[in-house]
This record gives sequence, structure tokens and C-alpha cells, in this order.
Amino acid sequence: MAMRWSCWRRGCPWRPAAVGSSRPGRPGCAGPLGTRATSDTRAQIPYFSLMKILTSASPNMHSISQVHHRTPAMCCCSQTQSGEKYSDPFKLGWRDLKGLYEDIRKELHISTRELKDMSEYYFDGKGKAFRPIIVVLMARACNIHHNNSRDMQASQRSVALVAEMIHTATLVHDDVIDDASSRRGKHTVNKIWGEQKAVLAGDLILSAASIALARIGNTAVVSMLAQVIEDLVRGEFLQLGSKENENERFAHYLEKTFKKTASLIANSCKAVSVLGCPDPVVHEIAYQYGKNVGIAFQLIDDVLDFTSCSDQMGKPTSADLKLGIATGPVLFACQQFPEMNAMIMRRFSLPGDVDRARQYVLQSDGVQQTTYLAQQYCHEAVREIRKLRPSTERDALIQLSESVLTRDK
Ligand code: GRG
Repeated sequence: MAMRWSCWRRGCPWRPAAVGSSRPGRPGCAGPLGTRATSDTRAQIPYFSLMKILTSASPNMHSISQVHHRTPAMCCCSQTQSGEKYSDPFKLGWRDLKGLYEDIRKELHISTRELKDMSEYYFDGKGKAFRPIIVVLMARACNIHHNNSRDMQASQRSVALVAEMIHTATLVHDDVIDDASSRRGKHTVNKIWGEQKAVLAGDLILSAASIALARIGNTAVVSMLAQVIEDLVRGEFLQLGSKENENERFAHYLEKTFKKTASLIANSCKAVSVLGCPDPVVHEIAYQYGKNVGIAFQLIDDVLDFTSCSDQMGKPTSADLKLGIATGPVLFACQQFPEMNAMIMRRFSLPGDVDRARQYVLQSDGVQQTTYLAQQYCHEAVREIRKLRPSTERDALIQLSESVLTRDK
């Protein structure tokens, strides 16, 4: 596990403006997104339009602009505050997740051999388990914040399990929609068993997750995770459409990013906070942390689609372009190369479009701008989680948000 985590955390060579590097205005620390005093304005979305985009993309998104004004000296790479030294948030979180995949397999209650093989296929310990790790760390951080409790409730661990099951069901369905051949370095369920059975396997995992969720017995938690399922579907649906107007396009992209990826993390974090602590302020902190880390995670995922190799990712790269999807790096590149507009609108469907768009992206600042944006979301996540009482788990969450920016798979 430790090796997998350290591999995940290795830095990416292309990251000129990532953690610890400087942006105009503040040595050793990323400056605010769109800082007006910046001299390095290459391909930056103008400050006001970007702020408008960010604030309209999702409810609560306004917080990203506030961070620039309220916490001028904050940086993702700053010291943690509890004073405790620990090496690896993954190891810390994993202490509560021993037997996670065995427990998930028990939840699946499968009767036929084939359905069992298909449904259990991705619960093999090859995923990063990013969501359950965040969830258990958040649970402990909130419990400590509330009453200095060192215990984690069984119901909170169940949320981690449900989150991983929902995530896995979406991967299975996503691969059907995208007609994907490989994931995590192996063939997809749809390629081995066919699309029809893959859809049913995803459904089965989702239904087992719903049963486990209902067993938690907290209606607020049930409605949070039900909202996630709606968001996932709506996010995937948004991805099927395009917007002509550039500002609308970016807002559309961020809304999709929240729904497809961040909602699950945000609502799972909130769910464990509700189970551990009665204070709505803490619930909001947990939600905001999860939302901001989740958006950053997806932005970096979109970057890795351009910068990583297939071996590293365990799936083909440039996949988004091939599917006709314009992600952050493309949208930023289009600011510099407006000729990309037509390609975006036709969803890279003409011969040569994918290669040309990829070249434009790599010649532009699109990758750096998207990374920089992810960094801002991480700053905001750190700002939120710092409101909790210091604890090893809180500091591990800070470290985890930094790792999102430096992951290479
Ligand atoms: C509700 C079952 C269901 C489906 C809804 C298909 C779909 C509709 C939504 C797709 C959502 C999706 C696949 C989003 C991508 C999120 C993402 C960044 C996945 C990769 O996560 P990692 O890197 O994967 O954590 P590992 O392999 O480490 O688990």
C-alpha cells in the first residue's frame, strides 16, 4: 500500500505553477487566481470573467474568490498545525479500512458465479481507495473536533464502504458509455462480459450500496448519498453536451466536474460529520473540504489525460478528446488559440482534430492553468479543514489535498 501511495504522490515534471512554486506576488506560494497585479497574464482568463464563472458554476462556489482576500498568506505546502509528524495519510486512513474489500464483497450477496465475478472485479485492491481514505480521516477529524473522541463509529466506516461502492458502480457504467477497453491496467467489465451484463453489474453494485446505506439508518445521510447518485447522472449527462459561449462553457465544465466527481466526496464527508457531530458548522466544513478537494482531483485527472502515459494511468490517455470532451486544459488553450473553438463545437470529430487539439494544448498554458486552478481549490479545502481542532487526522487531510496536486495516476 505504502509503495502505491508514494508512487501516486510523485511530482509531475510539467508542473511549473504547482505546489511550492511561485506565482507572481508571493514567494514560495501560489498567488490568487487572476491576481490583478500579476505580470504573468499569459492565457489567463480575465479576472472578472473567471470569478464570474467560478461563482456561477455551483452553489457555494463563491468561496473560491473569498480565499484570495481572506487568507493571503496561505499556501498548500504550509506546515500542519498539530505538530505531529506522520508520513502518510493513506497509511493512517487505512488503519480503519482493513478488510474493506472483503466487507464490500459480503455486501454484494451474489448468487450466480458470473454476476459475482463481474461485480467483484474492481474490488481487488488495485484502486487508490481515495474516497474511503478521505471519509475515514474526516470521520476521525470531526469526532475529535466534537468531543475529543478517539473512536470511529461503525456507521461512519459504512459510509466509506458505500462511497467506494458508488464510485465503482459509476466506473463500470462509465466504461460502457465510453466503450472503454482498459481501466486500472486491466480489461474493463464491458470488454470481458459485454455491455449488457456490465450495465447490470454496475446496477447490482449500486443496489448493494443502497442497501448498505439504508442500514446506516440515518435519513439525512441517506438523502445526501441519494443526491450524489442524482448528481452523478446529471454530471455524466452534462458531459454529453457542448456550449457555444466560452464563459458558459467553463461554467458548464465546472458544474459537470462538481457533479461527476466532487459531489460524492463532499457528501460522503458531510455524512460522516453528521454521524459524528451535531454542529451544522462542522457539517459545512466537511462538505466544503470534500467539494474543493473533489474538484481539484478531477481537474488533475483532466490534466493527467494530457500529460501522463497509458501505462501510468492504467487506461488510454487523450481519452477525453477522443470522446469529444473539452476539459480544462482545452478550454484554457482555446483562450490562446481561438481556432480551437470550431473543433470544440464539433467535438473533435474530423480526422486529425484530436491530434491537432492535443498539440494546441501542449503548446499552450492549458495544463499549467488547469493545475493552477486545482491548486486554488486545494487552498480552499485546506482553509476549510483548518477550522477544525488540530488532530493528526485533520493534518492528514491537509496533506491529502496537497497530494491531489502531485499525483501522477
Ligand atoms: C450512478 C452508477 C451511476 C452512474 C451514473 C456513469 C455515470 C453515471 C457517472 C460517471 C462518473 C465518473 C466515472 C466520474 C469519474 C470520476 C473519476 C475521476 C474517476 C477516477 O477515480 P480514481 O482515480 O479511480 O480514484 P481509482 O481507479 O483509483 O478508483
